[in-house]
Amino acid sequence: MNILAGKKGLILGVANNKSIAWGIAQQCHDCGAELAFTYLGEALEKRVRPLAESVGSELVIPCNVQSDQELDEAFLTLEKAWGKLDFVVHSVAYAPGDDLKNPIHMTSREGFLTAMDISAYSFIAVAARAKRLLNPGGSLLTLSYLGAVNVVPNYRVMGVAKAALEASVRELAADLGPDGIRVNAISAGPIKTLAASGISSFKQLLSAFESRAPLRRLTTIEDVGKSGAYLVSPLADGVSGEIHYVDCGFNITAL
Ligand code: NAD
Ligand code: 0WE
Repeated sequence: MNILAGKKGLILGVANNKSIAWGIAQQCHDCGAELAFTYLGEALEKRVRPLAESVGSELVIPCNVQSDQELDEAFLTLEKAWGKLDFVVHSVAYAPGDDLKNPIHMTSREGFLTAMDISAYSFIAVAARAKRLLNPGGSLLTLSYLGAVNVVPNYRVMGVAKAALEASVRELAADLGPDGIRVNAISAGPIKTLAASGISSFKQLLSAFESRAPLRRLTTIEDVGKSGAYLVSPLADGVSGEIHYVDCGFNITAL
């Protein structure tokens, strides 16, 4: 399937080979896309560069999404190398540990702002810089979670940030649609990645998920990758502003 042949895409949010961003990158590569990657901090460069090279990519750029300057520089580097691009995958989220541990009414102002900055505002900041470089028919994709719309135990301030992210998808879709740019999100089922490690209740969440999901299995980064490749491809030319669940059907269930 060469649905992304000749397309160029930027992937933000690979930390290691378990990352959802890596699942999407692999499927996009298999569909013929040429890719560039950003990473957070030197420690992660060591992990991201070999992964990038394994899919034939030498464009590996540092980018902390909390910095306007680093965002500007990353897109400038990309413009110099490629000129135009066809899609951007935003797979970035963070809330300070303490604010995830505390009940939501104890969330600090700083923790709230950090969660919102990295997990929601950064998608808008990326869109602002990508707009100029995206070819007509280009698209943006971000990653959300069911905690945006339902209360998931312990998801807390991240639920608030994901709600803002999903609203941002709709606002950006309406805003950029007239320029021929599509904006979508995948709401993925729980997956054991770096961002999920250290969450005490995660094992229980996974086993509850597995027994209740209509497909009776966990979601994989391959599942998310395949749907991601479709959403950034011309097969989804008429799809924008969508929150697409890739969760083995979990979100349709109730007790
Ligand atoms: P991950 O840890 O592999 O990826 C998170 C990425 O965010 C990392 O690469 C990290 O470097 C990056 N990041 C954090 N702060 C950053 C900053 N300031 N600047 C730049 N990058 C920064 O974990 P993941 O599970 O693959 O998470 C990717 C996305 O998927 C997140 O948006 C997450 O909310 C979402 N998601 C995850 C799950 C899950 O269960 N794992 C489910 C649904 C949605
Ligand atoms: O979006 C996420 C995880 C986001 C995340 C995770 C951490 C852990 C370490 C953001 N910030 C931090 N900060 C840290 O210090 N997911 C969708 C995965 C996830 O996280 C949960 C989940 C699920 C699912 C937390 C509680 C309950 C369920």
